Amino acid sequence: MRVDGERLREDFDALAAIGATPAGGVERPSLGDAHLAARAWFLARAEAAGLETSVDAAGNHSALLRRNGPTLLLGSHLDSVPNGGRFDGALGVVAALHVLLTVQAAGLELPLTLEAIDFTDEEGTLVGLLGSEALAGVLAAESLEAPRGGRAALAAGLARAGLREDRLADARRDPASLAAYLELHIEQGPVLECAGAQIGVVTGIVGARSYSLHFRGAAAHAGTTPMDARQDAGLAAASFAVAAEELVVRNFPGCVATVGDVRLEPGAYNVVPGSAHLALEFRALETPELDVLETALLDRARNEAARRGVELGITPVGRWEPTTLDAGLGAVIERVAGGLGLASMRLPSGAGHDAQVLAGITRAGMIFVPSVGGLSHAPGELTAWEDCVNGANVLLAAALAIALPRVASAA
Ligand code: HGY
Ligand code: MN
Ligand code: MN
Repeated sequence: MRVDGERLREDFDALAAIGATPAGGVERPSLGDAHLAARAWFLARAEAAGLETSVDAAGNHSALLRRNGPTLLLGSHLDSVPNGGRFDGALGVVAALHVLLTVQAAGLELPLTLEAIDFTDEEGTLVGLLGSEALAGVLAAESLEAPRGGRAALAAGLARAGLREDRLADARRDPASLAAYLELHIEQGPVLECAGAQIGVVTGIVGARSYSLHFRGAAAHAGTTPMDARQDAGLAAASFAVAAEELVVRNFPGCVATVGDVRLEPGAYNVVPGSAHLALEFRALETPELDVLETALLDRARNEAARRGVELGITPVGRWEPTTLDAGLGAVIERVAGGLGLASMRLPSGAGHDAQVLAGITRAGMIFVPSVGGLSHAPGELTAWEDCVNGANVLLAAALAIALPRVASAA
């Protein structure tokens, strides 16, 4: 049994047209108009095929092939980063839908429900892993009090989507109702391409922590204020960003730290910036290393602020734990990839995924396909279509392998 590669491509291209950017990517920030349009497309496509659909209290959108037995969740996300690529998340959702369509077309009666799910706000333009954390029953109140995208954006997004913040937790699933979670995703890095592997069997997912740093100095006249008499918040932020890179490269091989945004106020040519808001994110595969990295980075931020005579406010705005994925599912993915004649390799994920949340309540596995040049989170993100179809077929075969032991035991 194989997915229909042509129909998969038609659907993928239809989805990529929603929120498309001139450079060939997509702009579908979570719960924005383009994202809501993509979700509407997903439901309409599923319903046109006779599949059941549902939307839960956290806005997670699902297509279902309902049978007696636990639910095998197959998912990813339709939201994107700003000016993102058209494969990140979307490939996994469309492939999951086509697993259901292929099983439905074959008239295969499986002893479990297949559910293709699009999780809300995976990318964290609002909160981060919002939908999967609500479904897993681990969405913490503090995640909503100081979200990465700010309270106003979160409230506006929830309102646009018709969601209630005080009901998000109602999306919680009983872990006993789940058979497993599988996610197909582009690798978003260069490893598979460099190794010549067609399929990645994901062994683990990095942990990530995000902080909003607010450097508070003193606005002053850019012309009359001597260089040694300034409390320049902009320079404090800039010198911290450079220091953070040096610190990670020198002392934390394999880890990453990113300053993804710096906003200076008042933002004028002739005013020494009195205020600088800086978005800091850092990642590591192990919690102890994340802890040491966090201390080193925040201490360095404090030093840079003190050196320049400015104050520093530090606000945690996101925290996702490093996760090991289910080895048994990894073995299934490896086996079915081999059965399809595909070369696979095991690797960790430097990107975060909903799977790292689902792993807390059920067996979770991830399938990677190669990213051309390792590029992602940019309009030039690309995966060869043959690799996309390979990934969808591995997702289908792995789903059947998870279901079939049940068929054998139910016989
Ligand atoms: O940020 C990430 O790693 C993922 O793409 N959300
Ligand atoms: Mn993604
Ligand atoms: Mn992403």
